[in-house]
Amino acid sequence: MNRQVFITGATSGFGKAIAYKFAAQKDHLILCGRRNDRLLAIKEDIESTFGVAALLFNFDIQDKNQIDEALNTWMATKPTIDILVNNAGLAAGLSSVEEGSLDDWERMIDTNLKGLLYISRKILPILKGQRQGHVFNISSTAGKIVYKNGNVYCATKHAVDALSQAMRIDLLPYGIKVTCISPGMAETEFSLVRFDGDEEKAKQVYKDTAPLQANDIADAIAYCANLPKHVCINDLTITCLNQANGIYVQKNADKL
Ligand code: NDP
Ligand code: 8X3
Repeated sequence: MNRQVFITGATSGFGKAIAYKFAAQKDHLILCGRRNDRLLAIKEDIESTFGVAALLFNFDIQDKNQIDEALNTWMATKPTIDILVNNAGLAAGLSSVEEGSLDDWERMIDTNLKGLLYISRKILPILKGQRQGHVFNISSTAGKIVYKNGNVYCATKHAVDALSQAMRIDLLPYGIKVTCISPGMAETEFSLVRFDGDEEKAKQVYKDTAPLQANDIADAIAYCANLPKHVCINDLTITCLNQANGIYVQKNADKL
């Protein structure tokens, strides 16, 4: 469709699936992440498979100076951006407030909350100037209800929900759509990151369920992005059939 789609966290999981989904629709991509080898491999594959352009930006979203360094020269060329997907994020650890790791808390707050704000502050003026655009913020079922030991991760995702409401109000005069997507458990690298590379622990999260896959979220985002100009889906909570919300998961549902 020839739109310009800016995606944070495009090196794996949802972000990568969203990139492929838009590329398959002939949209052009601006892809961000820290793992440059992955970005380069995705660019090569997408450009040769779909014949669209993929521009890469390599930065740690926690660091506003790195963001400036990576984006400022390109921003000066006055690019257009039709869709911004604020997706980069993580959970680090799972423990009570009185025992939590300050480092984990800072990583989550700096990535999921401050990183999203840094990118939005940079990109939203472009959408505003165009008087059109669509922002997708990736929250979570963890942004709807708090679960045991999820404290700070849940707080950052509640904040993404609040910021989505705020953006919808602030951008209302400019014809910009804001959609907050709140997925439940999905099998990406998310749990591997949360449990610091412990594959066994990560696998247990999804064991005996049929979790969401990254493509399911990409499909939903493409659906929202392709609606008529006057229609905006504000919020979507999406879980697999084995999950009612951030707390209730039914294992072995097929054996009941
Ligand atoms: P993945 O771990 O597979 O992907 C996370 C992406 O975020 C990667 O591309 C990673 O890129 C990027 N990222 C993480 N930290 C940084 C950073 N400091 N700077 C720049 N980029 C960063 O997980 P998901 O795809 O599952 O997660 C995507 C989003 O979805 C997150 O916001 C997550 O909270 C949310 N979510 C996930 C759910 C799940 O169950 N999987 C459910 C609900 C919401 P790189 O490491 O290369 O920098
Ligand atoms: C990711 C889903 O349930 O691990 O946001 O918080 S959960």
